[in-house]
Amino acid sequence: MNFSVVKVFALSLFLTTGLVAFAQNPIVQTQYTADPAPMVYNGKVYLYTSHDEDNSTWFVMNDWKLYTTEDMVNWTDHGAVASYKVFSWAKGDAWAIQCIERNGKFYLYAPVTSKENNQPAIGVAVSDSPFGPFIDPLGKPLAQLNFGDIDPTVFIDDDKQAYLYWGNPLLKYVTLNEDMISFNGEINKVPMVEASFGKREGNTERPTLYEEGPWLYKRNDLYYLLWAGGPLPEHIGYSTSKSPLGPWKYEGTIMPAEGGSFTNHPSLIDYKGKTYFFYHNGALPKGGGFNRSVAVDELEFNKDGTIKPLKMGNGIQKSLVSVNPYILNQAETIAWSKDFKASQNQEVGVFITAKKSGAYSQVKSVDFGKDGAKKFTARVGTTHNAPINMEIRIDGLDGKLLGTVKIPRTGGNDRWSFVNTNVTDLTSVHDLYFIVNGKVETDLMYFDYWKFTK
Ligand code: FUB
Repeated sequence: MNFSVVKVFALSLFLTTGLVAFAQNPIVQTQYTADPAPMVYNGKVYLYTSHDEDNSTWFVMNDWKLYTTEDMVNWTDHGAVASYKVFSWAKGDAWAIQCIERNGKFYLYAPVTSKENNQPAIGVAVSDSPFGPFIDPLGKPLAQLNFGDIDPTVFIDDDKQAYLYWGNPLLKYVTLNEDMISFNGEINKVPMVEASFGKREGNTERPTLYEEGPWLYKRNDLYYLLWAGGPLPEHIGYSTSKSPLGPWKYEGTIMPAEGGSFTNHPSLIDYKGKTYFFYHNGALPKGGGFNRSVAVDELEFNKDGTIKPLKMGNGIQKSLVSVNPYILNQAETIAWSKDFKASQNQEVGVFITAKKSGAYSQVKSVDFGKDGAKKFTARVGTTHNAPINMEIRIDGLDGKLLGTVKIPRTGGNDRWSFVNTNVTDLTSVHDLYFIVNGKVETDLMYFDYWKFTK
């Protein structure tokens, strides 16, 4: 069956209005995100995602977003770090990417649709920073233009040899050269055999369970290939090998099909002594197969190296490090939020907008220390004359009220003002809540950053 026919068929089964969101999952509530590609660099997790445009009824994806964390609970939105327009030869479709660091440069492998033949192709864009800007050093695709050339995953082995795998329904790979923008030899096809990827009944085009979304990972000299498996809706399966080039041994299912999206897309990292499994689902309000959201849960291994299967879970509850409230904190650093949307502009970069009265955001594990905070300051704005207030509370939406700030009318999100309020008796570690209220239908206020002073 043709790729697009499959997905349209699946849509009729899996277009949902979204599941009830789990406690800390999905990670991002201010945009629809998909195809998580985490990178651990310099003690931080950099999470690149694709970005489903709001109200999409197909894969409407124009740019790639970046979120970072050091505590696995509060994620900072850095906005769009690149778009398909980075590639002059691309006409659109910013699908699943992966970024990797080598010798201080960042290589972003991206599938986009080529202007030349209207088919997907893989490009590589390079930057001196994980935040971009990324540029296309080749001016043409890295890999052949062909049906199904999507979902690149890149991996650098301990001996510094880099590999790039990709593809749907075929799984292809190359060994990358040290420059990371060219490859050595031919494009290889992984044999699609039952022993490697399990057996799919009654589908000659796709005889195994492998569908798309490969992710390469290594642990204790064993290579793991995670992938999204069919038939649709997708589950996550995996295979292992003693070599990054295979042969691969089918090991079973990591995560069953669930979560209101007919696709799923796996990734796996080790960070601060634990292993984290990223995936996506349709769990946000108005979510579904084309309005997806990335999520993360901890993953564990059995003693023999096999993976303990898991279900879509509540996410990471306990912060690994606390937030310092005495430095400038971006409003778009969020553990959980409701009815806030993220945007970005020239004036302030990324900021969030309260879409409805009652919108709130939560920042977890904020450490006010022993001396205590005396004053709260925030940079905000609104277009409304009607009174709009933001409450600052701790430890719950109904928790202790630290203060309320009135949002001044600035006239737009290109114009900002400071508000502040004095606080008392605020010491030690608390979850912080910002709650916006006002008798206005939409876009109540803009919120750029906040800080406390001692
Ligand atoms: O996001 C578009 C496509 O959906 C990806 O390329 C696949 O892996 C699936 O997640």
